Amino acid sequence: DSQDYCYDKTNCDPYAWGDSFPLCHPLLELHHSPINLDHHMVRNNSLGPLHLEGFDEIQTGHWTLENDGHCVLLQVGSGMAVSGGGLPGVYHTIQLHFHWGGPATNGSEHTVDGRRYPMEMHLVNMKSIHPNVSAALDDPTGLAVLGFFIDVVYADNVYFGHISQKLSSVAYRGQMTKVKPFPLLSLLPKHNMSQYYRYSGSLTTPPCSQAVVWTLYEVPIYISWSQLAQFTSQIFSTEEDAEQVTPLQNNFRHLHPTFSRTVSASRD
Ligand code: 1SD
Ligand code: ZN
Repeated sequence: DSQDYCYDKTNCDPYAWGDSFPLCHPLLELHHSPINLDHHMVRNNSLGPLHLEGFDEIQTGHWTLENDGHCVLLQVGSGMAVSGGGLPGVYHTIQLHFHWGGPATNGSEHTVDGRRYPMEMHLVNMKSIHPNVSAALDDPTGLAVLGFFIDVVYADNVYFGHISQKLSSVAYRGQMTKVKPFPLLSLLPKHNMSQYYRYSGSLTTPPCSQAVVWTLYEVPIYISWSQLAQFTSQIFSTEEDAEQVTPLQNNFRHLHPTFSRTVSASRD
């Protein structure tokens, strides 16, 4: 249908999103995401580490892993929030999700000095004064998305396994499965969480609303080749794609110019 979108199909890719979603049109909207980040940029000493509340606890209830046809999302309940680090308010954590490439091609959305990482994880947080995400999308700082690059090594990442082991249960759009809560901190880089990039941008998916304070951490999360392969081979957009063994790959949006925006780096 016309309100759907895709990534790398013939005649259907992010360059065409603007036909159905006006805000995605590059000429109507000058604050798009993702962008390339430059690691030589000037550091801003007022940007200290973010405060991650509830990330070291095991939340009650259960979380839900879901395939929405465009990516895999983990909905994480209501016990966590992020603040500080120059964010204009307290933001409640809603979900995290992933962008990836193919078996031999990288698929992060942001790049650093022109380098694309294998994957990117987005932790989506909504400013607590808003009743729902659609209200937050009308506020230029309504969402705070924390982005983490994912790089590949030989060893499995045990915590990441909580998600990657469940991917076969959410093979195509609309499928969901329960995940037992675990401390989200265990997924994040173990050190240098004070080093990040900051800029104002948009959702990287339709409707491409310019409502996001982006924080991109410099230190990546490490997973194994086989964990990466689970994303590039086990997730399908539709049930039909699953039958034809055409996995969902390259679910990242193309890069955009920064134009007049300031991109900052936190203090070291
Ligand atoms: O792709 C996500 C989309 O699924 C949704 O979570 C939205 C915010 O609610 O954010 C985009 S993204 O900009 O974080 N990629
Ligand atoms: Zn995303």
